[in-house]
Amino acid sequence: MKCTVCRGPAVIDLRRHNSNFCVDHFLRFCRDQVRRTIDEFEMFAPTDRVLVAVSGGKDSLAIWDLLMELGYSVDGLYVGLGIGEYSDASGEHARRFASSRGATLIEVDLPGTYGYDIPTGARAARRAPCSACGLTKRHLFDAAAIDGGYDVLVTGHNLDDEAAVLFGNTIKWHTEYLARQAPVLPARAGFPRKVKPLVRLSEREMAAYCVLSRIDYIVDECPMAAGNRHLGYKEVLNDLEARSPGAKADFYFNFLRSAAGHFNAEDADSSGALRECERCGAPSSGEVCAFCRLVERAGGSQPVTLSPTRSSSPSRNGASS
Ligand code: Q46
Ligand code: ZN
Ligand code: ZN
Repeated sequence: MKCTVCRGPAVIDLRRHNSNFCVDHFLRFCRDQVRRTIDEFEMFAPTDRVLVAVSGGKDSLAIWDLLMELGYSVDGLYVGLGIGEYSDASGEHARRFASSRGATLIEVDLPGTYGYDIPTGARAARRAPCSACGLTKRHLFDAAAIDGGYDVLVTGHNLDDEAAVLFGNTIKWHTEYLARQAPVLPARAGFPRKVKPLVRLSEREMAAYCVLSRIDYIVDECPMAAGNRHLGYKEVLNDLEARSPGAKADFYFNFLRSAAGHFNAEDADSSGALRECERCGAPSSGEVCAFCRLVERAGGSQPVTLSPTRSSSPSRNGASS
């Protein structure tokens, strides 16, 4: 197998691009795909301060690395969710990566700061773990980006993630979610701009990028992911991709090109009806936001803050802090 660009020995074949790449040209391909995505969707400017949410997994560490390679100013944000050994190990991977690159990692410790961890908090609040976790992460990511004065919040969602979410929303015709399934969500009052620069790259490509860039990521899946519906959607789409290379990218990008505009984002955007949560100051449709209600039901407590705005009580690690 030869590299399509230089005819040297190739290390990876990308069937949907009808290409094979050597190490150097594969790493360059990944950078080009990210650069193209940032430009095409006008995600952020070279001078913007960027915060990337990192889990210690391949996607978030890869996008952090890629953005630094492309010359952006990027800090990391890690939320310790208290999911046993998985969280201990994932935090270690995030910290090790940050110190190896001399980058700043902001850390929020959920049990230490808010008094609950995901497994016990979800049970106490009678929510599915991933539902409690998603709500918690969204709130803490938003708060850290706003409080830290970042221009944009980056997440490591890749093509497989986005195609699986789109598939799930399509078979259920969740039109309000389809309206918001874009690689860029603009900032709204109390919410940062959110972007997904990895949408042109697949899970397999991100694993290869980490191995070839010597990024030591956590390989284990979160133990709470078992039975997650999205894993089933990914399997279905992987079968389709094996029969028809490029099917996932066609499904997702043709949706953005030809269908997304038909779903009314106004319906999905209820920010007009939002006010400030009386406990934490975050945007909320009621007096108390969903996160503060979860904290209460999960048996934890909101940390007292002297600031009139909300606080994520971050601590900082990393060489540049
Ligand atoms: S970390 Fe949280 Fe995921 Fe674990 S509990 Fe579910 S949502 S599976 S990305
Ligand atoms: Zn090459
Ligand atoms: Zn609140």
